[in-house]
Amino acid sequence: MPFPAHFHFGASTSAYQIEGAVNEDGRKPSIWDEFAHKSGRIKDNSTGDVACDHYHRWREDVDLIRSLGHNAYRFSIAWPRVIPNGRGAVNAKGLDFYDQLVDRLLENGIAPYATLYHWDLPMGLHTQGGWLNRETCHAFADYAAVVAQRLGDRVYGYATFNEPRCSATVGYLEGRHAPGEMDQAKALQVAHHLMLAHGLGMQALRVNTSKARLGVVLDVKPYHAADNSAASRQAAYNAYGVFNRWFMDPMFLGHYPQDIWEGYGAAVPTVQAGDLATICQPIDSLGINYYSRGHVAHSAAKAFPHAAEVRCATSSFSDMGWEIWPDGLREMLVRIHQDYRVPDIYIAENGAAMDDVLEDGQVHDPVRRNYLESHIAAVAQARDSGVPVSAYLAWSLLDNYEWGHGYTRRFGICYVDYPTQQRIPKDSALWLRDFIASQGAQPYTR
Ligand code: GBH
Repeated sequence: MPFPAHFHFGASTSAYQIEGAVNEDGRKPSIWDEFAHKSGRIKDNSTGDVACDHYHRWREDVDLIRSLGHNAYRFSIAWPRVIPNGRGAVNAKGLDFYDQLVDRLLENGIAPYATLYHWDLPMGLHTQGGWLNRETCHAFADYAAVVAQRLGDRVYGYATFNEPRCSATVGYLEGRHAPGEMDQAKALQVAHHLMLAHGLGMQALRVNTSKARLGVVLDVKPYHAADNSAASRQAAYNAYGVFNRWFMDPMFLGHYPQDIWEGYGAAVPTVQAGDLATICQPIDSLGINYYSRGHVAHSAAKAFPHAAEVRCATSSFSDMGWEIWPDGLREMLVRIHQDYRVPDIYIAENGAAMDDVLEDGQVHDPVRRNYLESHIAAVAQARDSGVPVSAYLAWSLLDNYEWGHGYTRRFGICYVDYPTQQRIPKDSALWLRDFIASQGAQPYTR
């Protein structure tokens, strides 16, 4: 058995993707409510207004988690529920929701992993410049303190941000996520502010907790050259730097990667004295989200890092078109451990979207089952080579609102029949349940 009994197995979700109830109990809009309703850029023109109705069904959802044998669950806290305008008045009902959720998880032997920001910036802050405005970093730290004062050490692990890279790059460069801008310089300034907010948030969490494990969740990706030319190898190296080192070097080494900084030319962010020291706070645990690898060739037509994706003919792909490449998870775990020596790493998200169909009350999803099995095996290999990995959390517990893809992509290990809101564990969830049991996993106790 490659995993010890205290290893955490479970699944992840995020607030806007599952909660619904967007106008209830004092919640105000976030940039995602605005984007989903007004941008015209969501595939099925859907919104998170109802999503999985988790805000009303959370008790049943905790029962579901328990029934699957999980001893951990990662969710995110909606800033627009807790501090509806982003700063100022705290909404007691917003805090109550997460307070009750955390208690019920603990009663059921499930370790709560809470992410403070999974892309839902309150509109009240966005209208004042949002992540382009440095003041937002301080508002985030105040929000982090409010949450930690209420939930404290009942939360097993706090993460400040989910994937700051995605918020900056997909939201401000590619324009596919809220707020839908397309500007490299803005994207890099936003990335800097997200990292600064992470540092300030870490300080706020540190003074308001004592046992909880603090950190951040980053999306990570290895890059391989699609051909052996020097130009393509250089493009893969730079693409790795843009995706991974741009965030991990400041956070864990205290400086931006100089080579990538030069590559960006005039688009680099304004950095004030002391920012990097603030960004580089000691963390207890790093969450990584792993889905795929990059397989790229040099392309002069593309902006820095001059890398164009090349589809590998012999590989298989999920419904998102993402290459299934389990060894990249082992590779990233080993490399992060070597490069940064963070004390602990956990898999905060890993999974695949598939074209699932409900047949006679069952969902047969062999590709997802194999995906989970092969990636868990990659985690076991990394542990064998000495990487301290403490948890594996699949994305996602439920089919849910897949951002720009709306409800057209299903990532859940449990199928959601949206008209009835019924949850049906897919074959992959049942396989994971049996695998967890086979490892002798123990319920979480504080
Ligand atoms: C996560 O983002 C989010 O945290 C979560 O909310 C979301 O639902 C989930 O993923 C599924 O999308 O170019 O083929 O190598 C993941 C963002 C996904 C960005 C993988 C990079 C690389 C795909 N990452 N993607 S590929």
